[in-house]
Amino acid sequence: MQTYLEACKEAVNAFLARLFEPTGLHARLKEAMNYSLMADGKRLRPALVIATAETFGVPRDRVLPAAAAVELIHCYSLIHDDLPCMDDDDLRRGQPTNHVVFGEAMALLAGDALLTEAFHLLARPLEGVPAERQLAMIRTLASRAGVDGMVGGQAVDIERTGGQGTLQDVEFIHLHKTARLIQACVEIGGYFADLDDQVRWALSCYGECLGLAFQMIDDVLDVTASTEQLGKTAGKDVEEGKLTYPRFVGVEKTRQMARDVIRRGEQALAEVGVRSEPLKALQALIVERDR
Ligand code: GRG
Repeated sequence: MQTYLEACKEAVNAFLARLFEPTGLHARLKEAMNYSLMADGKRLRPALVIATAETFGVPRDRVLPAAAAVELIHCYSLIHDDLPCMDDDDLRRGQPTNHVVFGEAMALLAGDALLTEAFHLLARPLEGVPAERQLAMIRTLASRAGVDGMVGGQAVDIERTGGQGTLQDVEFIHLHKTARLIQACVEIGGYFADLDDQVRWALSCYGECLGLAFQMIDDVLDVTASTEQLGKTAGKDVEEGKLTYPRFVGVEKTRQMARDVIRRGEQALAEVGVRSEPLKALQALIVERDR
């Protein structure tokens, strides 16, 4: 099970390592970008893009630019999320955060550059993908990462942190801050293939369910795992009064909810006859992960 993710991770890491050669007057900026990008991330998002495309017979090497683009967006969000004006974290991916090493201004720019370069990368010609489907990938990434997706979720998270909030707020935050980008991975992977609307809808629904389950398990790990295990400060969400599922329903119920939502996603795929061993392998890792 682990081997599929490991194989994707190796291919993605090799691709990412070639993207930003730290030369020229802006070598320090590229160093800051590479520092976070090449740190030990799980690479679950790019693996999901690859797994979805491979489900429909698309070879991995053709998918790598799109898979890497999503990882660039994810990495920018982590750098910005750790800044003193946001979560003010000093540990990420098992190492000091970007602003601790490069200073706040450079960390902000490294995030900005990763965000911009993600779209630069996704707009390059993609072998075997007609322009219309490539445009759909770009639109999907923009909307899932933007105001109506990840950034919008982060804004509500910040507004509600430390306050009362409701279970409805938790659902909104999780769906937007985390699930939308994971949903985009499955949707983008699907755009590598010529699929009908029903299959696209099922993929989208499956991706959303995976994303929700991912954040539910993240909430659980914040309570149950150690800082060493996570490579980031454990218990911080609770300490800061973040709105999380365990705060409202407890750890066990949150785990159960994650399993239920995954089952809902599986059902959506089954209804349109999509069976995928790679997606099944990644989905199991999302629910069973310990970091
Ligand atoms: C636009 C100013 C600005 C900031 C964006 C949206 C955002 C800030 C931050 C959201 C980042 C965040 C912490 C989302 C929660 C999702 C999550 C659990 C991220 C960690 O993902 P993993 O566990 O990390 O996949 P690795 O390091 O393994 O890639």
